[in-house]
Amino acid sequence: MTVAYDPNNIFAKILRGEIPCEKVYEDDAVLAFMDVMPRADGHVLVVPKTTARGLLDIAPEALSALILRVQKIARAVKKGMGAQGITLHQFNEPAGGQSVFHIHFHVIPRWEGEALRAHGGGMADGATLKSHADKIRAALAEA
Ligand code: DGP
Repeated sequence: MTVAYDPNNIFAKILRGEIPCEKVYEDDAVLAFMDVMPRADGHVLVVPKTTARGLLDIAPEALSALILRVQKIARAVKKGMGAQGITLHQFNEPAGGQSVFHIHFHVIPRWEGEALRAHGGGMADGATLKSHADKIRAALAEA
């Protein structure tokens, strides 16, 4: 059964400016901002402006635009955070681990020997998120 897109999901509200976020990048296709429950320092979400629930219903052109932005953000996250690697997560439907039903990619910087924190775990404070966002924004400005 196909579940309809719900325009009242939290990322739709962030895209409409109804809820604040710590933005690192925006263009015509995506908004990228800090995850409030980071699995590692510098964890960014890349959210397309198209209305799709997940990988299974997004239009191919919107997906193409999205993945190009994911690459751009991943490069900036790695550089800005001084990371050794990047892990991408993209969850679909509750059984697939998804909790916000507007398609998004998680861009998570990684360091050797450092395990990820829990998915949907503790909230980070605003000052910490801003300090990480500043590093990523600086890397994007240099790109
Ligand atoms: P998932 O749908 O399972 O890919 O997880 C959604 C992620 O979104 C999760 O890592 C926590 C994060 N998140 C949830 N609500 C908010 C919010 O209001 N603002 C921000 N910046 N992140 C959120």
